[in-house]
Amino acid sequence: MTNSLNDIRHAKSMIFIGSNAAEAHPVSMLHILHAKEVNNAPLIVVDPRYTKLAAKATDYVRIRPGSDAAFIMGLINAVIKNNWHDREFIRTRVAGFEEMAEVASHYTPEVVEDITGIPASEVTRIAEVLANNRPTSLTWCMGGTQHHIGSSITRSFCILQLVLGNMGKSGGGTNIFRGHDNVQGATDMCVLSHSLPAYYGLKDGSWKHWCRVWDVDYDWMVSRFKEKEWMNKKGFTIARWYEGVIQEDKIEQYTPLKAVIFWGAASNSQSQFFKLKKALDQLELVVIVDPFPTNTAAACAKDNVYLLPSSSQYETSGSVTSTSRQIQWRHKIVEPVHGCREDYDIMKGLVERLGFADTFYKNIKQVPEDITLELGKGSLTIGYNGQTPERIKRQTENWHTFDIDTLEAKGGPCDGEYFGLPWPCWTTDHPGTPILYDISKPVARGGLPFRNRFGLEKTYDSSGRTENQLAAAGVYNPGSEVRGGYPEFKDVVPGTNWKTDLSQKTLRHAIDRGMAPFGNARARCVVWNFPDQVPIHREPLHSPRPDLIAKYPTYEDKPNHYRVFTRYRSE
Ligand SMILES: Nc1nc2c(c(=O)[nH]1)N[C@H]1C(S)=C(S)[C@@H](COP(=O)(O)OP(=O)(O)OC[C@H]3O[C@@H](n4cnc5c(=O)[nH]c(N)nc54)[C@H](O)[C@@H]3O)O[C@H]1N2
Ligand SMILES: Nc1nc2c(c(=O)[nH]1)N[C@H]1C(S)=C(S)[C@@H](COP(=O)(O)OP(=O)(O)OC[C@H]3O[C@@H](n4cnc5c(=O)[nH]c(N)nc54)[C@H](O)[C@@H]3O)O[C@H]1N2
Ligand SMILES: [Mo]
Repeated sequence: MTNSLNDIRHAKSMIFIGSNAAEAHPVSMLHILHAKEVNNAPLIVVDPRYTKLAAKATDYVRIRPGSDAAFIMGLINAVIKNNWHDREFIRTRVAGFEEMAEVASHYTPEVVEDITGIPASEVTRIAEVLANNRPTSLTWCMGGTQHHIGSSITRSFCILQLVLGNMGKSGGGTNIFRGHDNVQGATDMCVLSHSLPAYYGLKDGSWKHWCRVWDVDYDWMVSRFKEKEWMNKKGFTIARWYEGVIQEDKIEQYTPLKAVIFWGAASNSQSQFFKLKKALDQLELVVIVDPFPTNTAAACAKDNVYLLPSSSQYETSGSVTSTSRQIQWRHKIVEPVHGCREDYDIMKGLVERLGFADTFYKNIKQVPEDITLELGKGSLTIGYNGQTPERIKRQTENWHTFDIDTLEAKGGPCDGEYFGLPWPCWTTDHPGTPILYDISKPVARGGLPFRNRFGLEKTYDSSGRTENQLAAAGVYNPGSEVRGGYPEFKDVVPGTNWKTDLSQKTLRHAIDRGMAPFGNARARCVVWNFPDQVPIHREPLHSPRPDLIAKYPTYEDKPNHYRVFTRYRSE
């Protein structure tokens, strides 16, 4: 989320796409209904089903599943055609607008009606509601993401907000309500097969960074892999890990998987259960760490299956991250019951038996405080370093000093801090960043421009046009030494940049000059390293509209996609 649940209170309109917040995120309703009732903010709900949230909507838009990219590109087109776009915001802070607008022009209201089932007049009317009620808070959830073109769909949401000039503003933003408790924290720690913690990726430089943080020898780390190349390769996804065992599809793996640990993962949430069951039957060892005997446990009718009863969240403590990038301390309420053990404890037993406890616990003496400190020390990319256990605990003890509208503490021991020290919280004296990309505040007070990540200049293939990727002159946070765009900070400490300088001198140097460590750039509408550089509609794989499959074909099949052959066109 660029903003926070609380900040939705300031929205002048809201659009929810593939989100049923009334059932899945009930706490957010407090703020959503506040905006609706107090600001008179229209509440637009886009969903194939008439949900509990739709029941509260001022405008319910029924959409055909899987056609959101067409609808949103249609909204973008309607906004531009009617001159409702924020020209100044686009001129100064957005890249690739012209190239994107060209693609969007295909999605006329009539084309959108054909693809989505939404009447053409509704497309223009919804665009007008958004144009007349700024800023709009835009929220998407699983209805927007769980599609084969999910990344195009979610990018179209972001582009809509850029075109309307709703980014970096209170009451605006792209607000993706996260899933289970601490899903944001789990994502930030990259419990994923394609990245080291804090989105560093799997390149050699990333491994070297984390080896420095963990204080382990890089060559030793390399020696843990069969060959070095496997360190840099993505693993399986949780959706298709079983292929690594049953090997029915062409997979990229030097040996079948022999053992699997399910740690707080319940396989009733997986599809293709018959394949999963087949894989479980073939595995030599299955370990399940869970407070309950799960579906997976029930499916394992075999030897060498270990159920390790873990404690629940009430029987352990530590830092957790909410959907609004806020970190809180959770205190243990009771000791684990019925012979359960804390996850930390189970991990310790495992690490000791594997024989590398000395290395693993080099920086960790006090659990869980030292774990929070160690992960913060390395997670510079997202500014997880200012949230020390001491600061987080102090905030949790002083809830009552924070303002519900701004999240800022007024007086008391946390005076001036934002609740949860929302990341990035660059240093131990930074208050946290309640709204991303907000240039109305100094960086030291939680302001930020857009990040510079994709070079300084770009020539577009389609138009041959060359464009500066940095923000225009005049776009800067109050107190910035440079009064316009600037690149990311590096070589303040020679050979390092803001993401890898563990001394944090680079971060402090940038902030002292009133500037963002990651630079001041434009948000891009064209992503040249993606298969679809500008979002377009592609018909869902299982479609009831064969005529549209021909018009909006899917991708070619993809060999070795997260180690497995992935069918698109052939499916
Ligand atoms: N009570 C409860 N709350 C939960 C959870 C839970 O299990 N139970 N799980 C948590 C987790 S992990 C998550 S991820 C969140 C999920 O929260 P949500 O994503 O809000 O919930 P879902 O019901 O998965 O999906 C939202 C809506 O997407 C719609 N939808 C389906 N296909 C499309 C489409 O193509 N386009 C559009 N626009 N909409 C579509 C569905 O009809 C549905 O109403 O909930 C969290 N909260
Ligand atoms: N058909 C269908 N499939 C889906 C979805 C859908 O909407 N429809 N939604 C998808 C989404 S968005 C998600 S997030 C996934 C969710 O998939 P999972 O995360 O696998 O779902 P949960 O059932 O919440 O499983 C979590 C497990 O963690 C255990 N647990 C709880 N607390 C602790 C703890 O402190 N320690 C340990 N070790 N274990 C604990 C619980 O007992 C439970 O068994 O499902 C996905 N699959
Ligand atoms: Mo989820």
